Amino acid sequence: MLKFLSGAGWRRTRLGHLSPAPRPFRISGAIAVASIACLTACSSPSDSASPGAQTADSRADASSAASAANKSPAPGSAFPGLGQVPTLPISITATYPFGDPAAPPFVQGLEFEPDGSLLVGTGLYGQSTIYRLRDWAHNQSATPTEVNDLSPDLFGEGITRHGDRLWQLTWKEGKAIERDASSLGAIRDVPLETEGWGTCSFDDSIVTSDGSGTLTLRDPSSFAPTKRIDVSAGGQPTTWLNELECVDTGTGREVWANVWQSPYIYRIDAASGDVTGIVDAQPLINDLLSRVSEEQRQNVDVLNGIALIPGSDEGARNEADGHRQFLLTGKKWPLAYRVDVGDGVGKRE
Ligand SMILES: [Ca+2]
Repeated sequence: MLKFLSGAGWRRTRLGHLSPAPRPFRISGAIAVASIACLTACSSPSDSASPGAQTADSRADASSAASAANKSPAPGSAFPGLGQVPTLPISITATYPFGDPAAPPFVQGLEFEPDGSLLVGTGLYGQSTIYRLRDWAHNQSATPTEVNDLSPDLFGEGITRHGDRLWQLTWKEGKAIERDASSLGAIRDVPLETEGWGTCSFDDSIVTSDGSGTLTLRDPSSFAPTKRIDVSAGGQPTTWLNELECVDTGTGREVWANVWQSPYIYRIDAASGDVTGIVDAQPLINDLLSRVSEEQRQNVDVLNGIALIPGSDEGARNEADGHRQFLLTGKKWPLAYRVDVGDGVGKRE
């Protein structure tokens, strides 16, 4: 593995598209393991038809992600769009403790409600849950309410509120759970024909990801698929789209997608499926690793969790700069970050 990491070509390819800050694989710990796994296991675009199957056993934690490192490397093809799609400038505007520092949440879904309450969905078998952090936007010491644990045989994934309902995906269990948005209590299970990864809502539709580079639009009442959107970046198919955030700018619709096993978030034009900008959240990972204890460092997993700060899309409607403010975190991260993301001008490099 060390020999591989010393390969100048691969490192140059990666760093050539990234900030000059230290890469996570220089640091011991789970993030390093996960990143290494990605460097050696990320599928080529041609593999994107069945990434869920490729990664099914490597999502649960970073240690199993390490097992994916045995797969053949596909240098240069793991993250399409790097080098062709504009980088969106990102700055950290606030840092918050997030969850129990001794056992941070394995975040799979993150979404604000209009009043500033934060909805959190977590994963892992026997540990998956959903809860609300009431008025978290103004009170970061809020404790979980409306806690609803999943059955131990379910691995919770993305969550999204739509009106008076909330949808929570399960990973491989073939079902989505419809919940009452007030109590977060389960109402019914609905069949899900794909793996469940991330989800977000527009006024008239729900978007889900399944680990591939294809997003699915769904009827918000029945959860039935109505349209599929193939996402491409720089003309190449994408894959491993994970936690999502829908942003309706008033003039267009964007889906922001964490890219699993990477520090990247894609901004996707929901109409065309084109990736129009890439966020490199590596500065957050560097900051996180500089702040956490060695024990915490061993547990932290990949970036996963994006929630638009309530009201911040209003700026996008009215201002030419198109800035967004998001809350970002990751799996078992003891911190969450408020970030400002610019609209992006120019190309990478
Ligand atoms: Ca989200």
